[in-house]
Amino acid sequence: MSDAALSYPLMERFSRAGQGQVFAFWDRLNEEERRALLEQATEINLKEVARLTSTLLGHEATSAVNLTDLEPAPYVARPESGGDAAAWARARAAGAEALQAGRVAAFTVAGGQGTRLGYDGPKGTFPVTPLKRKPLFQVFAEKIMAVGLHYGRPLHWFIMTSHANHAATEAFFAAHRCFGLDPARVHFFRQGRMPAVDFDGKILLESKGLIAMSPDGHGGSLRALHRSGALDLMKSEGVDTVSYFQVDNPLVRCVDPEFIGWHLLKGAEMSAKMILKAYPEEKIGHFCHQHGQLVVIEYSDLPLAVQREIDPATGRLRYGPGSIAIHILDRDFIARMAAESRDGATGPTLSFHRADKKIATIDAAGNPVRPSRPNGAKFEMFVFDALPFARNGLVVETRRADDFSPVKNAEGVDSPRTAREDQLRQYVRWLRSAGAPVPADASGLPAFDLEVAPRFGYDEATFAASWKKLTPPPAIAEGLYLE
Ligand code: UD2
Repeated sequence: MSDAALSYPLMERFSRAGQGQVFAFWDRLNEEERRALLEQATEINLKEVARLTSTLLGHEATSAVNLTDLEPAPYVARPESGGDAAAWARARAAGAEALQAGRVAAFTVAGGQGTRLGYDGPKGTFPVTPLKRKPLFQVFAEKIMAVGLHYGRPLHWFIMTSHANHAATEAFFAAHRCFGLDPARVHFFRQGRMPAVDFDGKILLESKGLIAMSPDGHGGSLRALHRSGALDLMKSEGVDTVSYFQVDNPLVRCVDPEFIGWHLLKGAEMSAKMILKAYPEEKIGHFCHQHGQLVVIEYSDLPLAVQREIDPATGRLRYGPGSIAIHILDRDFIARMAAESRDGATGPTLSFHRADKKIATIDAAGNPVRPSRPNGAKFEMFVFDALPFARNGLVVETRRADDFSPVKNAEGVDSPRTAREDQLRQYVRWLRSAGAPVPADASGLPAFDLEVAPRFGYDEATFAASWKKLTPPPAIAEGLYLE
């Protein structure tokens, strides 16, 4: 269809929905600009925008979380926290079997904008390892490769990007030849976008020919996995279990047989890894039970006084179980959630969250407006909101030191420095448990840089097996690189 034929019904629909301002400058746009605007406009679900305007921006809207009947969620405790060691061994075996059968794919959400880090470029390209300065994507690629080799089945890896970073992400992988992975098993797809609106629900223009749009949140990954054909590909490849993790966490075990095993043995449709919060203000979500459902209440939504409550029975934080955004999802569950969150949304669906932002826009005359305070809202979905819809939703404890040290801020907590130090501490622990003495301070941090490549060891057991084969063992000193 020609642009003109496409544009009139579309403009008509926008104007009937009270969003005619989107095309206010149509007559002043050239052909290329018109085409780009139409492309954006066709992505927008006007019914969804209207629904969000009334539910999230209307007079009745409230951002306060309902705290009635809220309690911390139960979880599967690790053996060292009193869990059943034999059951953990069974879980490990079940996970290993699924990996050997090729049932598991890795999945990274990498569509975020990384604003807090202040890094220009896809976050996955940020260098993180202590010695070799490997970027996050390389760390994951090498872990995924190592697990595939260990279990004799190479894994598929799905990577969700955004409109803003898709091309740069693909180019980065191409330039590094997929870090040795088979390119046919590395799949990129873009997440969806949502328009930004002013506080009356009017869609904002970024410029005369461009709608202000932003990624629809990591919860949009469920729709995007479906829309991109990733779920179909998984089905045809015999993959039914998806190991989900965020792009910002170099310590994550991208594919963890114990976690996968617990998910499968419990017949869960979605599982989540849990650590106990280190301090009340730690910026992670809280696993809670409410009205019989498993939910995650984000750190920004739970009043600080509640986050600080102490459980008198244990002397620990009452809302200690924290979400580190590592999940296992059943492929069919993703398909169900994706269907339900599409047009019309009759069944249960991922709800959107509203974030008020300063949104660069234009005024009625087309002059740029750079607001000094929030002038509108963006809408995002969170993947953990799928948990209440999952059959047998499950929370499984992990050791922080084995799975979580994100790079979020340029300095201070959750920064490149803390992630680097946590990687070094992990190498020291592995070396010591393999019998090698390593000088380190009281926090376990060595006085020099070293690094372990995932193909040498990606956990304590695989590290120990490789270390045993080194005869004589190398000197443990500055610059040691085990690969
Ligand atoms: C997230 C969790 C928090 C905790 C923490 C652990 C939310 C709302 N909170 O906090 O509870 O688990 O992580 O590190 O998620 N992303 C996309 N597309 C988007 C938005 C984000 O792919 O539209 C990706 C992003 O690239 C990153 C991840 O999602 O990998 C997390 O995003 P974030 O940095 O906004 O989440 P954060 O740190 O507030």
